[in-house]
Amino acid sequence: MQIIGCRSCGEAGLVDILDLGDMPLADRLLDRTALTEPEPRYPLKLAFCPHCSLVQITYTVAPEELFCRDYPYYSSFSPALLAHSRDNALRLIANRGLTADSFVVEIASNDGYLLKNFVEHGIPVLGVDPADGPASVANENGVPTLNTFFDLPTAESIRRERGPADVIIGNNVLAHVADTNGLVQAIGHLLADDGVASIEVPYVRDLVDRCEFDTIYHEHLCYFSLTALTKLFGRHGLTVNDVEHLGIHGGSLRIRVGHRPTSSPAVAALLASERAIGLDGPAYFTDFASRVEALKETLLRQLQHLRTEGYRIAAYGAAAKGATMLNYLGVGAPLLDYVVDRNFHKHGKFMPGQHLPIFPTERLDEDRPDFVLLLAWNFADEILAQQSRYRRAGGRFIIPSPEPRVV
Ligand code: DWN
Repeated sequence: MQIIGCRSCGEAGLVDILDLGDMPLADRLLDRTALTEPEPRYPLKLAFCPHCSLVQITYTVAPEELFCRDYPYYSSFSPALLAHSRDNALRLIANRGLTADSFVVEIASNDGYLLKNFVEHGIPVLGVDPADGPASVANENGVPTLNTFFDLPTAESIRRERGPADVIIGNNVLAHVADTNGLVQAIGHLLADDGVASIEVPYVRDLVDRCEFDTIYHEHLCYFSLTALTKLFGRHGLTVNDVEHLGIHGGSLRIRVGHRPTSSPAVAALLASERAIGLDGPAYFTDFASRVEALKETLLRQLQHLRTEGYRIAAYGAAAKGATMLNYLGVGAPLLDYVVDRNFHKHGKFMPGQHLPIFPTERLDEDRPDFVLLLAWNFADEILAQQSRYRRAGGRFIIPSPEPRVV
């Protein structure tokens, strides 16, 4: 449903930034039988809160519709993400001196991709994830996981049964939860007094500076600056103790949050930098919509030109961002032939909206399309290396943003 006020501070007066129109659910891949059925579409509009600086979408799709049945996203299909997650886990184990007497909880723990690193070190863990498939994979792989949403009642129940958590990890979940304040309150309730919560979120500065409009979809309710994060956590007695700007997923912030009211120089520096560039005001976002429109026109023209020249074009990455890209550009068949992806849960299904079929990545070597539009551009290095044989045979990738380029 349409929100009335800001998801963080509740104030009215949100300033519209970008309207992507009515879009299908980005992760709701279709079975062949569903292709002839009506596909729900919902408004996808980005707005800025002038009171607390939070960037957010203005329509909320029910979480049960987004994350439970057939949710196709499994974190373990990206070696780069696995390496990134392992590094984070090992740093937390070392820095926090975690032992068999510690307790680590991950919110949106998916298929156990990250918690497994703590399990390997004999550290007690508990995952919490509402998506049936990934949660069952985690439990099968020895990562104890509650198949439910993380909210205050769940946090109270975990604390009653297991005690407070020394570490809470929440990567790419804070942006996904409709009750933003309830989630932060739940984190604060479960976190030990001397504990740390390690939270990764998409960084709104990278979204705007690099024109990453395809990372906007209904799962991503919020797009954070450190300014907005400090206000959100401060409202619940939590302090951003440290911050890192990471490259993962097109640009993210990793914050370490706790009950201790101390912050590193990195926090003060990034807050000052955001003030200096005006990320805490609506003016920063004024030209974003026109830049997105320009990118769309440039990319569309390039794809249409290649097709007119007789080239065959496929796409790589049945990603949620890929659905936004294809549906905002309005490109499917006959401009593009199909999408390939390593995640076998997606094979045999069809992309939302444009209904392009999804095949295993081996299809590129078998079929040899002339060009491949890289929808999972956030893993470009890994995917280009993996597709060296296709490229050696003359295949070329089109990387869509920040400026479309052929490699
Ligand atoms: O917040 C979210 C972000 C972090 O991840 C989730 N809501 C959903 C998901 O968004 P996404 O689907 O856009 O994420 P990815 O991880 O960028 O999608 C990559 C896609 O590409 C996946 O379907 C896996 C696939 N892939 C592949 O086929 N070969 C990925 C790699 C690295 C590969 O080598």
